[in-house]
Amino acid sequence: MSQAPVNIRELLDRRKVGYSLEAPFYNSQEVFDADMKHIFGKHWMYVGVEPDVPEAGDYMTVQIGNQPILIIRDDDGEVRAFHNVCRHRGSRVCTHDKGSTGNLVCPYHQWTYNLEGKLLFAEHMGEDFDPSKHRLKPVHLKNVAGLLFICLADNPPEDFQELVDTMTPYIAPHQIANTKIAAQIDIIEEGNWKLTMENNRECYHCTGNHPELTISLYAYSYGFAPSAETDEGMKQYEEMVKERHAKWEACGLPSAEVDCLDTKISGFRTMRMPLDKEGQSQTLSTESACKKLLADFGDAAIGGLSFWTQPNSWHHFMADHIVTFSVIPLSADKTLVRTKWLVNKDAVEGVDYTVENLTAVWNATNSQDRFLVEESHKGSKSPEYQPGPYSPYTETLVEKFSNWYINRMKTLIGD
Ligand code: 3BY
Ligand code: FES
Ligand code: FE
Repeated sequence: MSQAPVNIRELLDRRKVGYSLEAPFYNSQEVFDADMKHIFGKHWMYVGVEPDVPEAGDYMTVQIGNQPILIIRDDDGEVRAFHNVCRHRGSRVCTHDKGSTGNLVCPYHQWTYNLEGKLLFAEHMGEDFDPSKHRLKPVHLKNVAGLLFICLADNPPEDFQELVDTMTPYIAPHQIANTKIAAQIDIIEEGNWKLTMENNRECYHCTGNHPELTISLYAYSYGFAPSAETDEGMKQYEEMVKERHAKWEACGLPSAEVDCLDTKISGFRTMRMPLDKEGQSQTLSTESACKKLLADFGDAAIGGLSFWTQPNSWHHFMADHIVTFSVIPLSADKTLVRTKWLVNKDAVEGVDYTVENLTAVWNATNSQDRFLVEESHKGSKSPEYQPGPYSPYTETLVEKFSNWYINRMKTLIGD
């Protein structure tokens, strides 16, 4: 933690465009508290997938700063979110990461809520007690073709609907509701969440650090080819993308790039990109990791649809599996990165796929990224750290993240 008091307004105002952020953005408690209040408290966040709660009564819990949240599928099959805080004396109602229940029974005095949050039972409360005034408090939730986003604000950003409308046709063909979670791995990075996000938004570091990931990624698609703009190979790559997009779009798979990472409150980017070699999946062989595809795509070589959101997620959808990442800040210098691998729910482990092969690339990549984030975090604490320039070729999306963050904070924090 930095010792001197931090003037966030001043820091925001003097941020130099095209440069990494000043140290207090990564290290100070004040900025962390402001991030939780304004970024994680007022924007849509990605927290899980429909297969986290496949059946009525299935629930998962997630902690956002000091707010325990409960996500549950009700009897009509709708996924809902609530504050996981009992309306009696505030105990958490669901105490496990995941579970399944008929009603929600608080462990303290057994106040009992139904799956819509209605209080059904509260013993010894007297005649004047009105159960209808003691429902679980709802949290805004949007199900984007199977990806679950929540927003803790009373009035969530309305432009999220544009993300929903744009992304639904891209994601829907991968049929998330028809998948199961084949693996989930949580890692805790000893670093600020913004370093995790910045790291995700560039592949400048990929050649030097990700031998497994770069087997399937085209250097050009992630801008880690040398001088991408002038390179002859870039032109050839762009021609190939044009052809593949035409082919995939003709099969009902939207593929074109959409980028509003720093032009919308609910900033996002998407594009379907060819993969190298067999072109089927982000695996060590680039062939499908799961024999049963997510849907009837005809051909498994449909590349990878990538989807990135501000402030806290990225996702890759292939023909055979989906890998999806949610970033949750734990403290100024600790961040949870939750990765889930989804396959067709009828796929059989050991027959159609192995978890080892399915997770090999991103397991390795995540631990390499954890090292990179932790090293940047350590360096950012030095009094000699100063913001350094982003590459105009390979770090444009990092700038979009930082730009989005700075502008959102400038708008939201009081003077
Ligand atoms: O997952 C992503 O978003 C990509 C792949 C590696 C780094 N990043 C740009
Ligand atoms: Fe939940 Fe008392 S705190 S029943
Ligand atoms: Fe990386």
